[in-house]
Amino acid sequence: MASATESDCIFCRIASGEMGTELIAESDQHVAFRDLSPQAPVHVLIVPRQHYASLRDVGPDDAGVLADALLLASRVAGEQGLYDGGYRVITNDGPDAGQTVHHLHFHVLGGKELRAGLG
Ligand code: DGP
Repeated sequence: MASATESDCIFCRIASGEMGTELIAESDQHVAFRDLSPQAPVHVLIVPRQHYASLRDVGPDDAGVLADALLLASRVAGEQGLYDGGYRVITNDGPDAGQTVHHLHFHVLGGKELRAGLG
């Protein structure tokens, strides 16, 4: 479900500035901040200001939010010096994917050779 914010959602609270988390980049629709448990030397989360539980909740009317997310992911990757070595952008949707925070987010990973493969 899409909604403006949810008071018990940690990423809504970070996006609103309530948690004091350092933002490393912003766009109209997203904030970017470092993952608490980094899986790579650079591990940044791209998080929409609006609450969507996961990718499946973004409908055609909101497709622009996905373009904005990927554009910010690319900008952050460049600003973090990842263009030479490359980087990965992923989102986890649902339990089999290992989603733990139920607010849509994209991981930007890089700074080392990432494991090959997708599963
Ligand atoms: P996922 O498995 O795709 O739902 O990843 C959620 C990520 O969010 C996980 O890598 C850890 C990160 N995370 C969870 N809570 C916080 C937090 O309060 N602050 C930050 N910076 N990252 C968090």
